Amino acid sequence: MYTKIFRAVIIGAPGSGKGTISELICKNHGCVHISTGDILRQNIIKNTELGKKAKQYIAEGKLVPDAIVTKTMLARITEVGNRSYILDGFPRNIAQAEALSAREQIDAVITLDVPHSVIIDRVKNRWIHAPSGRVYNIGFKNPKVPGKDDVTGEPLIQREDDKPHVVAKRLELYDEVMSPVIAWYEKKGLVATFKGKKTKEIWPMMELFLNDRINA
Ligand code: G5P
Ligand code: MG
Repeated sequence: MYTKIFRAVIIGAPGSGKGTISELICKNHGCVHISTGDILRQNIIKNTELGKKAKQYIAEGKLVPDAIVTKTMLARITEVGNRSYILDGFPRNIAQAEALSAREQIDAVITLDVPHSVIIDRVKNRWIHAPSGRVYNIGFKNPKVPGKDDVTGEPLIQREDDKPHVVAKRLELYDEVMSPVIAWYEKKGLVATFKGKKTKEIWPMMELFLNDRINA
């Protein structure tokens, strides 16, 4: 468990394992995993005003407009209150990074560097339980019963934006919009990069980093 509050951002290409690693960090160290994508997908299922606005952008692999996302994420951070958290999927451009830094002091920015070829193979096998955000992967993290969520027994689905042509678009957009964001955080001396093809290769390095830097 963390001895002090820490606030981290995790950045990586679509399918690089941000959600998987954030869950591991929060399970092992106690923090709140705040995933923009999960929040948006939950709003789409509930057909809220936010969900209605976000749906088409997500299906096409485009960014949802800043005004909507920033407002939603800052509100969620306020709800989390005085607890450690990991922001997964936010900020996604400089405008969002600036809006976040005006409000919050971020302690670390974790970036995941996973080859695109590995990602393309992975997302084909991804199945999710959209209401909770639980993620499975055939051959890596199988559900106990094929096609069903382990906790609720409800059906798993494939993400609309995991279709190959949308994944290609998301990967392209990632390189274009996130390189300046990483550079922006690098100037602040916050970035720690983890490279690997598998989560189990990255995880031990991540643990060393968390223990050394954040618990220090
Ligand atoms: P999201 O939801 O933020 P992405 O594209 O950033 O989506 P994604 O796809 O959720 O990221 P991830 O979280 O990095 O990927 O990866 P993951 O789900 O943990 O792992 C991928 C798969 O690989 C899983 O099935 C996992 O089980 C498996 N896996 C993990 N490790 C291994 C391994 O070692 N081996 C194997 N074989 N498998 C493994 O954003 C979605 C959309 O929402 C909008 C945008 O439209 C975006 O495209 N959006 C925003 N718009 C504007 N501003 C923002 N800030 C926005 N945030 C989201
Ligand atoms: Mg994710």
